[in-house]
Amino acid sequence: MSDGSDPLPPPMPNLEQLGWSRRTGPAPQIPKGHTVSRVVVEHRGAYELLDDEGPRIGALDAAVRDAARTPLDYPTVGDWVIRSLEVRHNRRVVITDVLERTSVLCRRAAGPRARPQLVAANADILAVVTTPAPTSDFPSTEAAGVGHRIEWYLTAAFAGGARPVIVVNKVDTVSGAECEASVDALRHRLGAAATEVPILATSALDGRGLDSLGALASSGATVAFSGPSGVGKSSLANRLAGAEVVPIAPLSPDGRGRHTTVRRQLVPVGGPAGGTLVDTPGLQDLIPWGGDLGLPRSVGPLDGLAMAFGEIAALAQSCRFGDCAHTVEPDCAVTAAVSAGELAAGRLGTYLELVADIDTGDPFGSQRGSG
Ligand SMILES: Nc1nc2c(ncn2[C@@H]2O[C@H](COP(=O)(O)OP(=O)(O)OP(=O)(O)O)[C@@H](O)[C@H]2O)c(=O)[nH]1
Ligand SMILES: [Mg+2]
Ligand SMILES: [Zn+2]
Repeated sequence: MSDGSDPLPPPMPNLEQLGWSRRTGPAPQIPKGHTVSRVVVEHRGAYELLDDEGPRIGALDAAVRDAARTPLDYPTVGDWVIRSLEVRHNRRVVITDVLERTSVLCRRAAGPRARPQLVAANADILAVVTTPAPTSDFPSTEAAGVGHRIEWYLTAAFAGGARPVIVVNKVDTVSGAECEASVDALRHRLGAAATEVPILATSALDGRGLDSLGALASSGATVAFSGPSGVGKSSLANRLAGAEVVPIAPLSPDGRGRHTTVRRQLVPVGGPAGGTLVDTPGLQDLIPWGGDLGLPRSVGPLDGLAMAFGEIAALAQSCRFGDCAHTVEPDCAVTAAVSAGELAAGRLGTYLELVADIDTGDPFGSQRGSG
């Protein structure tokens, strides 16, 4: 396919450009003959790694594997790990440690059994990608709304210590007025969270808004993209990386793809400032994991909820019962605010739906350390 005029592939990023200096927490002990590396892709039983030495394939040390109790104990995309410099069996280096995470995006895996599924580790920002028009795969109950599950993503981001932003992509498909209406509708429905969550309007097609989105990934920051299939997550990642790093859906008549991305992947954006993106497969929904996330700071799903629904958390302070469910209880300040027209009934409805979705009974709680 190449006709010789293709731009050169971007040079391999170094550890700084991969975000190493942004990492907080205790400085790791790096044993002799080992180095720090970042997980780029997770395969069954193997990991694509990137560091100052270039790309490597790593396998998990048997001792780390044996000590793993939950899916959260395994390396995932975005993780910092310690690996052997030396190639051991099967032309693979050996991952001997997974460093403490600064953030973790974790959902409840689909299926009857409650299990956590990691989306990305050490993302500074979760970009929730959506489109201005309601689509069948991100259904909306509001005419100009964007998707009734955005609050789920915001809660998961806050709970895991990542800052959420909303990216309304494909704005080239609507008029300026429609785009503004979509953004306004979003702001309105997000209540108090609207002041905490920036909303960017972008087009991976004509490049609108890409500077602002790219700026989020500067200085070695990591921006993870999530959202439904076909909204343009991979297209945005490729545009920002300046190369076709991840496959995107071929243009279909309705301009939407279907589950083109099948794996999560860290994508370095290149340039002196560095920065990385995490492209992920489209999700039907993202139910925040209700159990322990293993983070050093004690944020969790309930803190995430309180941050995504700040005005409800504030009102709840005045409920008569400390464990008020804000449904039928007497002297509930939250339902009183709805009656008084100070809190949108839909906002409370969304909150209650999300609370019901988050199962805080952690099946692994007793197996994880207290830290
Ligand atoms: N008009 C327009 N089309 C876009 C834009 N961004 C992406 N597309 C198109 O939308 C389709 C889906 O894009 P992808 O980047 O594959 O979407 P995705 O979110 O990665 O989808 P999954 O990998 O299935 O989760 C492709 O045909 C893109 O060309 C945009 O800003 N404007
Ligand atoms: Mg994709
Ligand atoms: Zn109440």
